[in-house]
Amino acid sequence: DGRRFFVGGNWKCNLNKSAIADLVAAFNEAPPLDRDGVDVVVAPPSIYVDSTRQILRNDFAVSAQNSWISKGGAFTGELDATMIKDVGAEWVILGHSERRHIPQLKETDETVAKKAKYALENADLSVIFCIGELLEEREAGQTIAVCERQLNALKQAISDWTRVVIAYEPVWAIGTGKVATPEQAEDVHRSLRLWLKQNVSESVSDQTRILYGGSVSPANCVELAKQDNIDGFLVGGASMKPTFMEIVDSYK
Ligand code: G2H
Repeated sequence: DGRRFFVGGNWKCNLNKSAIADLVAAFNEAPPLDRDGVDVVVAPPSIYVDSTRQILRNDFAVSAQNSWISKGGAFTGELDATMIKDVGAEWVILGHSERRHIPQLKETDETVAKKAKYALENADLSVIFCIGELLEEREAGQTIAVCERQLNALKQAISDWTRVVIAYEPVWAIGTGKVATPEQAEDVHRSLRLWLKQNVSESVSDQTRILYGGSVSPANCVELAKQDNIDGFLVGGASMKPTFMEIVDSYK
């Protein structure tokens, strides 16, 4: 059914039980979603995934923000993706730039791709696969090469793309208030779609949603949403306010 608009809310390492209860109450009051028009997914910190799923309206899906590369076992502190599915969440965000770049985390392309493979093939989760360049990479003209390298790792690991959503998040635009212009974002999204066509398949290129992320807000979402190759958003800061619903409606 084409590329239904998709809006993800990434709460990162924020909120607590009572703040989540307040936010969910505000979301629950909003009118029903047009399920043919938009998918909405929120990603609480992992310890709140289960409780958020229990109180949140059923036309919103829930996501985790990370999962382990494989089946559980002696991996202290990690989450087997099947555990995420077990509590009723349907998605996991993988390869967020914070996990790729924060010095204490430093996930590699291969690690992120392995996590995606396990979540898709063993846990039956859908994956929000994040990619994007650093400021110095953009300035060196490497934006597309970096994104393609990150996507290529995924291509090596999986064959079924139907439950993958790509989130293009230029690292220089994340949490900085420095949003990419609609033209800057559209340029990259168009190149990524072409890459999918040439390296995966025409149908994957036509059907895979490519989200933009990086300082998306109610003020800038409408112009971004108009771009042909922008199929939705991954939203951080602005997803933790009731006005997130304005971003959800930006496709209309
Ligand atoms: C990018 C985004 C959500 P923010 O990381 O993934 O966060 O909207 O706060 O820039």
